[in-house]
Amino acid sequence: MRRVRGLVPAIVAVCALAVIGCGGDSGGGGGGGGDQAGAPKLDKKDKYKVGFAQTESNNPWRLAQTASMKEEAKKLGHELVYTDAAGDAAKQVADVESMISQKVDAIFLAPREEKPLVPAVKKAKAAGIPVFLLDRSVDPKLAKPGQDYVTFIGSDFIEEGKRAADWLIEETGGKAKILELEGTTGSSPANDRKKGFHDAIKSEPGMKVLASQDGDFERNKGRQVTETLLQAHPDATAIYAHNDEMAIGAIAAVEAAGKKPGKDITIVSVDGSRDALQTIIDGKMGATVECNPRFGPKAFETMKKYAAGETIPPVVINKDKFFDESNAKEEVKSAY
Ligand code: GYE
Repeated sequence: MRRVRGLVPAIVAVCALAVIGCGGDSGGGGGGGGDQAGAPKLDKKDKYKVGFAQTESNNPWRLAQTASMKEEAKKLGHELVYTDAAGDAAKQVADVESMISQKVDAIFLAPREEKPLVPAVKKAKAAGIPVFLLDRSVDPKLAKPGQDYVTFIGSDFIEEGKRAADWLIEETGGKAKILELEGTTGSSPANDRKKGFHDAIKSEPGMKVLASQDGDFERNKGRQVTETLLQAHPDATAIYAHNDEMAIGAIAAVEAAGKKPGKDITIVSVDGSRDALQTIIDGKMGATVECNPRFGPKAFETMKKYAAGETIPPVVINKDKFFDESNAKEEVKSAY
């Protein structure tokens, strides 16, 4: 008995590490099932009716992602039910509900925020429809890969934050007074890009974050927030933006404040958009960590593997490049 008792936590721990492997087949294609059942299965077919619930379309990254999904669906002959939540988590929940009532075979979901989209994921599960999370995740405490949804496909945001920090430490010799422009509050990239960055500068006493504020991953908000932050902290020497759009907005605010971006203020960001690479070429932005938006091929390939009964890991991570003055000129040609 003692041995058995010791064994149970060990098995639970192994399951936590390899959620899919322990999920079991009990979920079945018909759905229903309690919390412990695996994610709904997907029948093997040539053509599917697939939902893609986009979060918003207000920046080049989102447009590139949508284009990639539509292109790949068309290429493979799948029917794509596309919705755009226009930056509203409640609308995105309704969008997923509508996909469920349209009886799509599977749903690709880019959850705007970590918590509000959890019920949508669970409703799809209850309806027997497998969900693949694209580019953003849901709260890991409330929903699990291999159980509530199949997997998360996207970048390692903690690593992105760390790479931005490492570059800034190197560039400034470990001395910077930083303004942080955060992505949408409650979204997984904002949470994790913050964590990765802060963890990396913890051991650097000269790296100080003066203020952090939400700029909603948006260019104009990035500009407004930077304007306010620069007034409160005129001694700032660096900006870390959670995405390129906010960094580009920040550049405008820095210039409006009579400072030189790239000289008075060192700027580092995430995404790798064409506009951002151009600002690197112009000497206004220092570097940006790539976050690849071209999800189409990997998303549909993962869905196909899942239908074929292959084991899908709980996270499918995109490999990202890094852009700075050494490669921006070359890379801008293929940027979105
Ligand atoms: O960095 C940003 C977009 O969720 C990874 O969202 C994505 C982020 C991306 O709006 O530009």
